[in-house]
Amino acid sequence: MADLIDITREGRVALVRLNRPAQLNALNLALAEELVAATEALDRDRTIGAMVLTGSPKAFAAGADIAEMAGKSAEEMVEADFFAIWDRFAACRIPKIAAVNGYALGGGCEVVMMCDFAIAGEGARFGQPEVKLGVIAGMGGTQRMTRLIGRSLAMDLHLTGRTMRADEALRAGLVARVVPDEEVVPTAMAAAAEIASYSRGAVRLAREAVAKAEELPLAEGIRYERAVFHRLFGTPDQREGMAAFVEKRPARFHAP
Ligand code: CO8
Repeated sequence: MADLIDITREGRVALVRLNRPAQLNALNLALAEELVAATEALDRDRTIGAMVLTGSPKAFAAGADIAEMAGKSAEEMVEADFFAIWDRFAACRIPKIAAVNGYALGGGCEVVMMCDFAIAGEGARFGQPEVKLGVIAGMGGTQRMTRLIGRSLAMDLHLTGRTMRADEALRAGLVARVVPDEEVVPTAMAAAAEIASYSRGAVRLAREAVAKAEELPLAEGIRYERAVFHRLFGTPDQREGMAAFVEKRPARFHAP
């Protein structure tokens, strides 16, 4: 069977492409297992500093694989803890940029929200249409979307199942940037290369600190940030980054 994902490397960046185009990259268990194993390997690889996750021109991913789930019982879903594997993808500390063309629906939209940020093409479409199938989002969509774009719009999307265009997704804060469709992957790769050129430690701690804002009360989050900020002083990368600024030269961060 053909690989369900395809990985290429450009310098310190990995481009991971979902590769079930005929099924609009529907996320079946085999694909999830491949993607999670690959992402965990990239996470451990010190020669890689960031990854871009993308799909095909027509679909980033049109959701969890409906055919695979259709006949299952509640007992089977509970026993398999269906979709729990995706927690491992979200937990990987490597910076993850979603590069979205076409449909990002259901589980596809949820995977976008598991990434650190998203760059979408003008023709991208987002939505949580599970209600139309008689179920609800099952990969974190009700929780992550509500935190990202607020209760009102999240309710609208989850209860009506409608799709949202890229410009609306940008206004709502679901995606960070919208660019012409053909520029999605190059723009995401350039952003990932920039991230990968910085101090690995600073990047990882920055994304961890931003993510804490979803969990911690403000005062505690600010104390967390300050403690991390203090801890970075005296590291070789802090010394180099600040010395380079003072000496008006590009920084050369600690080799991986
Ligand atoms: N699962 C399986 N196959 C899919 C999926 C999917 N999510 N989406 C598309 N496909 C397949 C189609 O069946 C079709 O296959 P075939 O050629 O063999 O018939 C092929 O991809 C192409 O699709 P279409 O012919 O439908 O393409 P269109 O351009 O006409 O339509 C759409 C594109 C609008 C994206 C349409 O495919 C669609 O509506 N797809 C389903 C979208 C959806 O409902 N996604 C949510 C899925 S459920 C989910 O993600 C989370 C479930 C949470 C459950 C919680 C349990 C614990």
